[in-house]
Parts: sequence; structure tokens; C-alpha cells
Amino acid sequence: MRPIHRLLTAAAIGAVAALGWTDGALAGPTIEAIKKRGNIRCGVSPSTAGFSIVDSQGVRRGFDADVCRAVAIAMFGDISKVEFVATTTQTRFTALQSGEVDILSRLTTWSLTRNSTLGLNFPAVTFYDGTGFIVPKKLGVKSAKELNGATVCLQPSTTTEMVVADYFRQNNMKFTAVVIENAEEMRNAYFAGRCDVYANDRSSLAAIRAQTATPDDHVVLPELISKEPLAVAVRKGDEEWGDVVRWTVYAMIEAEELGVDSKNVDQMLGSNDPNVKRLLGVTPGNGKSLGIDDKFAYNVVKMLGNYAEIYDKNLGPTTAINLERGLNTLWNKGGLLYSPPMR
Ligand SMILES: N[C@@H](CCC(=O)N[C@@H](CS)C(=O)NCC(=O)O)C(=O)O
Repeated sequence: MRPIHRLLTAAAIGAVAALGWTDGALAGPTIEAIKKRGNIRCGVSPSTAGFSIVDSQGVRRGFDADVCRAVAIAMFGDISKVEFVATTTQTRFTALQSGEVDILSRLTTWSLTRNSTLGLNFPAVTFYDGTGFIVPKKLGVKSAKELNGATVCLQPSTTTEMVVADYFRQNNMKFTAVVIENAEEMRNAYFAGRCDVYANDRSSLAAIRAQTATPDDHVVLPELISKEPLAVAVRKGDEEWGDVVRWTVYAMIEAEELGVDSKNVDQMLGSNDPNVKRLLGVTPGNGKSLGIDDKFAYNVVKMLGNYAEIYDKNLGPTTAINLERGLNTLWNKGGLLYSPPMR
């Protein structure tokens, strides 16, 4: 379904504007469905420590889960209005295409063919990653270049599968793939020695180390063999929904850049900085233009935090994951996080 404003001539747009219709965004079908249902459905990974895992109280924790919560806050001003749907590497795209979920926040790499042939849009990168390898220390392997002939544990329908094949071919090495869909089975297979090495995004390698009692028995090899920009994904053809998702992620990044966090956000309402005023809705307009509350960014930061807070809580030095921010630092601090102007 095409939003009406794309079908209008310039003259008609003028008439529509005169009627005041363009004051707010025209809601697309996904937003309408979400409003009717009263929550967002978010596809996440079942059990990746630091990203999406159910804790002992039955609460889903992690960076990816918090990104879903941020979008729920932006839509409803309520952190609880999200239903998590566990998806495997293989079921994730059909879950989104079929409408079972509204959004994927699931360690999913943005790539050209996923964008073009799967009918998906990737509104924003949430975590810049890359493929690496983890091996048991006792094998004495120091570099990925020593992996000729290795058995490699992989998950199906991942970019990892393709990237590993490219890497071995390019380096004239051979490998045997052990492909397992279920993440827990995959971890168990690796720990039981069914493969010599486990390949995945660096973040997931940190997660797997956090999910064993003996993390020091495993080493992550120094090579990073690909770019894996992990991004939120939505269906194509519904730009309004994609826009809400995109600007929710950027609001968290912008808040960090402007020094706005969950502790000082109320104080920041009195800031003289025009960017802070726009972000927090003191100067109205941003939210309304997206069809949501002008206070959406204020609510996200107040109820959840800015990007740094969400990162630190789930992946930072006080967690078992302990992943350096690396590329996931702000652009003006040497990283890649950069929000386009929120105005
Ligand atoms: N970023 C890559 C790899 C994603 C991936 O393999 N994720 C694994 C790493 S842990 C995962 O989600 N496992 C959890 C699961 O399948 O339940 C992609 O988009 O294909």
C-alpha cells in the first residue's frame, strides 16, 4: 500500500497542506496494525548472552532486546509494550516477511542481497561487528591462517557461512563445515569438540565465552575477516514504520553525543542547546512529523537510557561479555556512531 502523499501531484500536495493533512506523518499499515494491537512484535535471537537471553526471572535481557524496548517506548511511551519472538538464524527473515514480527533486532547483518531480494529495509545499524573465530586454547592455534583442514561450526543462513567460505578459498585452505541451526546445540557441539573452531560475529564469540564456566580455555583469534554491520530490519514498502525505528535508534546515539542520559534528562529539559531542546521535544516538531509523541526521545532516554547506557548495561566492562566499544563509539571519539541531524 502506497501512502497517499506519494500519489499526489504538487498542486494536490498544496491543497492537502492547506487542509492541514501534512501536519503529522501519515501512518503506514504497520503502524496502524501496531496501534490497534497495542504492542510491537520484535524478532530476537533466543539465547545470545548480552544481546537477547531470558534471565532467571523470565525477563528477556540484552542489547537487541533493549533496542526493541526503545521502539516500544517511542510508539507507546511504555517500555512494556513489546512482545519478543525468538527466531533462529533461519526463521528470522520469514518471520518478518510474513508479518509475524514488525521488526528484527537480532544480530542481523545488513547486506545488499538481504536488502534487495528479501524485501527488507535496514533503517539503522545498531552495532558494528565483524566475523571472527574462537578456538579451544589447547589447540595452540594463534592465527586464522593456521586453520587449513579445520572443522568449523557455523549457523545456517548466516553471512558467516559465506564469509568463511570466501576466506578459506582466498587463502587456499580447506575446511569442513558443521552446520547447526540451534544456537545452544551449536555451542554444545563446539564445547564438546565436534568442531575445531566456531566462526561468528565477534559479539557472538564474546557471548559464547560468557556462556561457559571456563572462558579462559578459549581464545578469539586476532583476524576479523568481514564487515558485519548489525542492523534493525523491517519490511520494505512501509517507510513510515521504518522511519520510527530509524529515528529511535538515532535518538539514543544523539542523546549520548549531546550528553543526555537517563539520570540528567529532566535537568536537560532546561538546556539552552537548541539540539537538546529539539531532541527532547522542548522545541516540538520531530515526534509529530514521525506520527509519534514529540517526547519520544525524552521517554526513551528516561525509561531506558542513551546508547552508551544500553551498551554498558548489556555489553560493558561490568558484564561477563565485556566488549570494548571499538567501532561502536561516537564518530567524534573515533568510532562510527553518527546520527544525522535531528531537526
Ligand atoms: N550477523 C550474521 C550472523 C548472525 C548469527 O549467526 N547469529 C548467531 C550468533 S550467536 C545467532 O543469532 N545465534 C542465536 C540463534 O541462532 O539462536 C548474520 O546476520 O547472518
